[in-house]
Amino acid sequence: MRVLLVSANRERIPDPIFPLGLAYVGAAARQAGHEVRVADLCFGRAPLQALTGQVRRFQPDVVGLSLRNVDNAAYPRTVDYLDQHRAVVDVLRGLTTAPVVLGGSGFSIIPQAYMQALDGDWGIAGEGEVAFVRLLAALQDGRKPDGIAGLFGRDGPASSSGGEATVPLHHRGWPDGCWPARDLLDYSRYIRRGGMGNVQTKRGCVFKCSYCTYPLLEGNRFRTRDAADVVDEIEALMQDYGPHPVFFVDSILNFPRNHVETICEEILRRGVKVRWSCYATPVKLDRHQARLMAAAGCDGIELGTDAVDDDQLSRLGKSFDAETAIKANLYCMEAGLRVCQTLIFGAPGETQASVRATCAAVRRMNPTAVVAMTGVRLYPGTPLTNSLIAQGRVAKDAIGLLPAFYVEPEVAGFLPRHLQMQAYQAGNWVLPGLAAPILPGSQRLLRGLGISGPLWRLLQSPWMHALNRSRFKHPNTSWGVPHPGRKVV
Ligand code: B12
Ligand code: SF4
Repeated sequence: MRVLLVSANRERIPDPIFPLGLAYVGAAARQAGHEVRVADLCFGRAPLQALTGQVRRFQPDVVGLSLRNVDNAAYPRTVDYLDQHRAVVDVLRGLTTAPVVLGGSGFSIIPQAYMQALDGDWGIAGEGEVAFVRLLAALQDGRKPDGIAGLFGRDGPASSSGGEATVPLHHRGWPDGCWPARDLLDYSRYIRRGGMGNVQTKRGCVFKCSYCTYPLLEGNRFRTRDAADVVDEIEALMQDYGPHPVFFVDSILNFPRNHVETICEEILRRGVKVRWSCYATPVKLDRHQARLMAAAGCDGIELGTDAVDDDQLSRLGKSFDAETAIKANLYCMEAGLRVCQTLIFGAPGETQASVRATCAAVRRMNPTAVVAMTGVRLYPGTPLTNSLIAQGRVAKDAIGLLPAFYVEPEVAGFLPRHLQMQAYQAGNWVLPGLAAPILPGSQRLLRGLGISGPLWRLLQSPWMHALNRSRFKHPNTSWGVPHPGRKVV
């Protein structure tokens, strides 16, 4: 069959991101014998016009629409992508009667609501490699698709699991023998414009952080890839596209310990030269691990610390205490890694004292950069959302298509001013909900100058501090005017 995969993501902040998930699905469909093309809407002035041309020329039998983001997850400067996604479906409907199959992480978070909002023919929540290929086979044979994990039809969940499935089903292991089909897209353009490529070494997360969707999206156990296979892919990437930095897109790279350490040892054993960055947890991050990662090419680590206050860490369901967070930061800095601390303020139970404790500790830890979110995004099915609904503090129907955030009332008035003051004083803080992380023009300029890797790394230099802090000189103390694209609950 002729299969057109459409990458709907047009977000370029903090960077344009290569659609790795779509490339995996494209590889699987191609391996199954289908003719696959991709319409990538990320670049260009008139992407919908380009899409029109591609649909007319290719005349697809099936269209797979990859929806990565629902919104930018930032409050109060929330950007909701639903209208953008609707416009893509409208164009497709005007041009072809081919069934439209929705998929991707954004879709998987709220599949039922997205099916209705976008009027999809089919939808696949969770991983697409196996399910999409099975759906294609059924459509090709004119059969009713049956027993496909995570499948949604117009009437709701179509898999035999049935029920009110917001949680996608996951494969038992890694989809072996399938590398992402990067050749279907212009990967080099993402390296140039986004400053890095991307690689996945495992799926899933065993931790139970209260607000987090990753265990829902990828499953709550780790499914690791063979280290040799990961390094083969990295070597092939460096050969095919020239040296470039990569981001490991795993929920957290450094756990389980032996997995990341085997990958680092394999990189070192083969002498592969690659700069990379990743998300990491402070859990079990010691001196040995930090040094090994640095030796293997890691030059930026995003630590999902969230808070440096024991009570708040425990309320967020984190599996470490403040002392562990402080030590992990120290070991990474000692090893020469650049560290970005990511924080969440305003989750249930937050007090002015816990906000102050976290801010003071992070200032002392002196990481390269800090990204602090104001308010916590409530996603369906997470432990936090479920408990707020059970306590009657949030209505079940408030959690749906529109982005919903929780800001603890006790700190709601205090947070914007306090965080902006921290950002002004420290110079290396980014507050995505309160000020744009970077202006598109500056981003293009920096990438045009050949600056690669995550841009937060630039915040290590004093002149960048000066530029960055000027944005918080006159703090905006209001939460902004609420608009229909987001909810505070
Ligand atoms: C790594 C990551 C990042 C990195 C990316 C670095 C890089 N160079 O790749 C960084 C830090 C830059 C980043 C930024 C952002 N991210 Co992010 N990110 C992730 C993360 C952890 C992994 C994404 C990934 O690559 N997965 C690996 C691929 C293989 O999986 P996949 O894309 O899900 O694809 C599979 C399925 O979805 C499915 N599938 C995909 N397409 C299709 C199509 C069809 C037809 C079918 C059937 C199936 C299918 O099959 C694929 C293979 O199994 C996810 C969370 C997660 N665990 O998924 C968040 C996530 C995607 N990010 C999210 C967000 C919000 C953002 C930002 C907007 C945050 C911000 N304000 O800056 C930006 C947007 C950037 C952009 N330009 O789009 C949200 C999106 C949900 C939402 N609220 O909208 C997620 C889900 C996290 C969350 N909060 O739950 N992100
Ligand atoms: S926040 Fe990180 S460690 Fe916690 S569940 Fe999510 S991915 Fe896992």
